[in-house]
Amino acid sequence: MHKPIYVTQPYLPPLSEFIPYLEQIWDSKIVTNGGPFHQQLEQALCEYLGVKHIALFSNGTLALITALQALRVTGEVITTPYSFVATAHSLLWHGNKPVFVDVETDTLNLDPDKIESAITPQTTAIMPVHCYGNPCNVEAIQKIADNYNLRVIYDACHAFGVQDQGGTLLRHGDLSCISFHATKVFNTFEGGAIICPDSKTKQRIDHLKNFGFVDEITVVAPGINGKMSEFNAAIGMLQLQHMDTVMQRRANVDAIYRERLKNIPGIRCLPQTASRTRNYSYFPILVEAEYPLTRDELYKKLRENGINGRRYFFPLISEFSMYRGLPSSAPSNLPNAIEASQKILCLPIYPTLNIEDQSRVINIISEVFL
Ligand code: T4K
Repeated sequence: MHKPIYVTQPYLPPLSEFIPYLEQIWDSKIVTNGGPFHQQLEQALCEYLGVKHIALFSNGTLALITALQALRVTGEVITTPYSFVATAHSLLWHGNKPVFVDVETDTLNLDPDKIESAITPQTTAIMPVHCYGNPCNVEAIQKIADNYNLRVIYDACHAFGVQDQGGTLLRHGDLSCISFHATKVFNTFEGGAIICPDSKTKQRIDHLKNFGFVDEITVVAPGINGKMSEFNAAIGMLQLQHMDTVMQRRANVDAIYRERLKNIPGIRCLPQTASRTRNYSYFPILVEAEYPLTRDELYKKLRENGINGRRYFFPLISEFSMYRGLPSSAPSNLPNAIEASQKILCLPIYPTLNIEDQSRVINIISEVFL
């Protein structure tokens, strides 16, 4: 009997390497509220990612909600239905109305050509997602935002380490939010961050993630507790030392899938993007009509063999009960997103996935033709 294979597994450095970090925390007794590891990780991430200012958070969802608060976003926000539910949930938590716009068929990201017709006098912002770490059409989105005076907050939760021709993908928009959850390329178990364009914005965000406190007796806004603990920041510092290995191993897994799946009729890999650096965070395939099984039949067959692929993102966010009634959730508005959500299957990809296990996944997909 084989061990189950999951869609992902967090990368964990050797435990012995983490002990000295824990000893430091035990010695200082500073376990949270912007302690030494928190400060070190902010600085180290600025260097690693090539950004000027970053504010750490306890998770990506609180980063998204706080980004909306920091920019005082009101009314309607244009976003994609093809994402993890936290994208739209952050809008509801902040009192905004999500307006869903369809995605492009090649990237499965928000289609800029369809944004303009969704803008109303109540629209104040756009929240696109760099889905699977594949860059959105950032230039086209910014042009629309500039024309209509809209804010852009990127849900960049999948986009750690991705670079386009001009540098980090995280520099685009007014703010970018990222997740360091266990399932992400760079993980601090739970964690997230907002990439800020200047020190003033970072300062405001730092206040907002600490209940709005500016000093011991001054509270400037109804902020939340979004702080990252020292434990999470310390594991982040250690993880950074391993990122080259993590990215290299992910790249190898991605290359093997692309090579060995390319001639299987009805299995389509999402095209590789023109990014200068990719992060190989997910390996989505689309199960087309030529394939002998439906997506769900293949999903089930893999599961029966202990392989737990995931249908990221099915159902669409617009299909959940709290969003279904919105006019923009009408299926006629979202044909590309609906088609993708019915065909998508994310295959296991993580740094420690060995070639034997990966071959099992590929063989199960290909053996239907034998
Ligand atoms: N925006 C986008 C676009 C996002 O994708 C996400 C999160 C967010 C915003 C919000 O960021 P955070 O607030 O989460 O920082 C997972 C993650 O929980 C979620 O972070 C992620 N997106 C989403 C795409 O995937 P589930 O419900 O699929 O996770 P789960 O627990 O089923 O984990 C998947 C597999 O990973 C498991 O089958 C086994 C493996 N696993 C998981 C965990 C948690 C482990 O091996 N160890 C672990 O500790 O949502």
